[in-house]
Amino acid sequence: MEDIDLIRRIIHVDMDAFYASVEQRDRPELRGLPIVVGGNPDGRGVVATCSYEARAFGIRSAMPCSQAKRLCPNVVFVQTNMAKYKEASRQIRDVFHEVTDLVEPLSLDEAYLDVTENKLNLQYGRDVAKYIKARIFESTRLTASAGVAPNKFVAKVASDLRKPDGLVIIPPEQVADFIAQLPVRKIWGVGPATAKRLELLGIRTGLELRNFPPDRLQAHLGRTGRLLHRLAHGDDPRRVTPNRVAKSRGSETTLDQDVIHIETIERIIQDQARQVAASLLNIKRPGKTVTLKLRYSDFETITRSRTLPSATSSSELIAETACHLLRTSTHAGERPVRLVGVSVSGLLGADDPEQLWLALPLP
Ligand code: DCP
Ligand code: MG
Repeated sequence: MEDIDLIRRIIHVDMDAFYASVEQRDRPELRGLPIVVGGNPDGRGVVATCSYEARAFGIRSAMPCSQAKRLCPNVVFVQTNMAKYKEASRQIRDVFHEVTDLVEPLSLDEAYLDVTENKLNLQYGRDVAKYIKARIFESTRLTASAGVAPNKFVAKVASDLRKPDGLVIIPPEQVADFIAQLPVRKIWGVGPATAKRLELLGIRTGLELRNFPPDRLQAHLGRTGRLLHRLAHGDDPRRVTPNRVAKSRGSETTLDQDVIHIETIERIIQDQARQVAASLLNIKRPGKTVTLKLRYSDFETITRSRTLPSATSSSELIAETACHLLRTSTHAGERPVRLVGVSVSGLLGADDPEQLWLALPLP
């Protein structure tokens, strides 16, 4: 019988400046320097991540490399080495499985673990987290930050608080105070749009959210309102779900030079469609929605999607759909393009647990 009142011990682990730390580990001459991984110094491409030394200059993930260079002219650009990051990711996953099999990876460098029961038979989440951090360092020579809390969203916020090499424990009796002082943006599910709507209601913090009448919240925000009311009370019922299913497969390319010719873009799309189709075949999960992403030379980025009558993993159909979107609903051919991407979502059998949970009737 499942005891739904059982207080769970959840750990969120996230590696520090992951790609950059791997590069600094393997190339001692880069240690202590501001480095950017991804892109290149001509200003093409975007920063995948950067070392903490580079962050001191204001450089951040997803920033154009040209801007990174302006912020810190001495920054060192390093090419990505995905094979290395995947290897480190595999090593940290092995560590997680020393502790429990209830591991839900979110990306190469990040995972939730439910350690309520664990293979080490440790009682306290703090001790489990210390073990994980120490074993990760032993195995990879890289540092990780961890958050320990009774639920996922608080654990994730906590892991980010004392980076790098941080460990933050929010015990059950402190959850309410912890959430009270959080800006609403930190609450799971609150993106920029919801944050704006909450602000119009005078809600900026977890405390203000908690004290807001739930029926009014629901009147303004529908089901999201009820959900947020629960989260603000520390009630995040999402379980740690191993082998979380992928939501989409995609391929994108930052071009060496801005491209105006539509035929050139179509050739890129065809290549990308082949890669995406191969990936869908590999996971045996065709998808229904084809999305084309373009970034124009002025960095305006658009996506255009089309949902097909049935799921596909045909590279021809994916390419044809993306090219149709390109010709009918973008400015390709008129405005220079610097990035092209194709992705397929709505994968068959992809019942995302979080979406499922959102669809549940709330009490
Ligand atoms: N990444 C990327 N593009 C982004 C964001 C991240 O390619 N826009 C990659 C590079 C990161 C890795 O994913 O190293 C992990 O992402 P995180 O958000 O965890 O960032 P870091 O681990 O680099 O830094 P932090 O110490 O803040 O976690
Ligand atoms: Mg990280």
